[in-house]
Amino acid sequence: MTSILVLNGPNLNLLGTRQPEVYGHTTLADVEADCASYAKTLGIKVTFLQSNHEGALVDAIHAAKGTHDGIILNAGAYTHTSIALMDAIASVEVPAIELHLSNVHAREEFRHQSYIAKVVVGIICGFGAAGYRLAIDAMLGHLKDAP
Ligand code: CA2
Repeated sequence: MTSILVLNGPNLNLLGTRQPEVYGHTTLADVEADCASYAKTLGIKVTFLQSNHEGALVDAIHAAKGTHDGIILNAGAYTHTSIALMDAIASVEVPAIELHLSNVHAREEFRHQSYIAKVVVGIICGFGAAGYRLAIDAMLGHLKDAP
């Protein structure tokens, strides 16, 4: 069975509780439940994790090798700063998709830079919580086409 790791970075545990004008009203628990029910309809396995700690995210990416077929990563603010996460994705040879709730390119200049973008198959941003389903679809499409 195809297995996808959905990994969420710092502050995403606060989703739905603050800044709803930017990130919406959906909580991370809602997103997790939606990913789980979508996975069920698709007949795949989705593992959902969140950490506020860069090293824990690196560990989760390392552990994905041989365990998961793909990684969907919303690295939060680490997207714009973390060479460690970029190196981790590059080292595991598991295809990854970068995901953001907001359209980072329509926001502050510092959010336009992404280290993660350099090592992923593609990027989805600006579709709010619906982006998680879009990313799952995109990952399945990528895995089907991959040699
Ligand atoms: O749009 C996204 O998904 C981001 O990855 C979210 C990050 C931000 O630093 C990135 O530039 C774009 C921030 C996550 C913080 O989430 C919060 C949610 C609710 C309340 C406060 C923070």
